[in-house]
Amino acid sequence: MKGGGLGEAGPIVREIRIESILNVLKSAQEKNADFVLLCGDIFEHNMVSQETVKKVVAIFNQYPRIPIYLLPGNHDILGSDCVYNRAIFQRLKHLTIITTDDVVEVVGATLHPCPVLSKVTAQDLTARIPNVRETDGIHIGVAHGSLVGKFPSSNWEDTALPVDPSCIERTGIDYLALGHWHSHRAFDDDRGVPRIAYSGTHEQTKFGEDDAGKCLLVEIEKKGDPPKIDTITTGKLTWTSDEFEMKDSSSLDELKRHFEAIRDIDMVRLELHGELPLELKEELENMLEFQATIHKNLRVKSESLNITVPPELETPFDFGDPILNQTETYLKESLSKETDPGQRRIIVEALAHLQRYGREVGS
Ligand SMILES: [Mn+2]
Repeated sequence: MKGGGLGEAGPIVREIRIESILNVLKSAQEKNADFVLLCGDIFEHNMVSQETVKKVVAIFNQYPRIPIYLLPGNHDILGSDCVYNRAIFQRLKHLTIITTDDVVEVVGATLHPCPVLSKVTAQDLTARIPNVRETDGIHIGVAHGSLVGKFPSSNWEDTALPVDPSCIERTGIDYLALGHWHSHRAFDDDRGVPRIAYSGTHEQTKFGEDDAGKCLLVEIEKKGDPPKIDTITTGKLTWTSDEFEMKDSSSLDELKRHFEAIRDIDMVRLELHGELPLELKEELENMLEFQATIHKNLRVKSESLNITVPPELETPFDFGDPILNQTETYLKESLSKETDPGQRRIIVEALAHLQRYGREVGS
């Protein structure tokens, strides 16, 4: 994973995301799964380093008795530079990279793969799955794309890789395993039987994702039976993303209580709003500095937090040094004229430093 946008958390998530693959295979072994199905975007891009590839292969190698079937997605897309073309993958006896829509016979079932061959396919990816109603055995569709009309949020539409949910009714397959969405989602067929599911990512990849960090244990007794879908937690990292409104000095106590409540969360994003008097800014910063040592990652957005200069600070303070006194007067004058919030923050910052260190010089 590139982890773009994660900032300092990038390396943490990258490493743990590889480690937790182990949890998927471990669960498969514990639950006696016949095989493991990976539905694409196992790597975020095809140019991943060989070091990363070796780490993943090393994990696959820890469970050599579990057959793994891997359908590449739109990030690790099939083609001449596909990561799975590398020799190391060809040597993994228990790994099958699915490159065509030819059926794959697995223990107890037949797979109908729907490979992604273009990142902008407008045609239903499952279109080539045949009608299997009269064909014996359990049939499983494997695809990577967006289930049309079932988008996780109304303002998000990804029609680049459409998957038609009616493919269950059209083909009579028992189950359609999907990749692409990061959250776990399951969908019913026309008769209210859950036959389509996204496992979601095995490890959450960014702030704000819901129901991620899972794999699915899917059990199908025999053709036509309703699949039993159990979610298994495989992700190691816990995440929270919160907004916090600052009002006055009591807000700092509230914030402290908030931090106590989320003490065990690894990845914390906090957006600060409202107003905070200048004289409490240092206390806030100390609190945040300390909290950063508790969590694996603490990301604070404070662009919307307005630091106010209370009246008692408007009166000139005698630092016992004419240059410091002049600097303070100059900064306060600048602040009274400045309207740009970004510039105001810089001046307030300078004032805070001056008050803090200037007093130390004077005393
Ligand atoms: Mn994808």
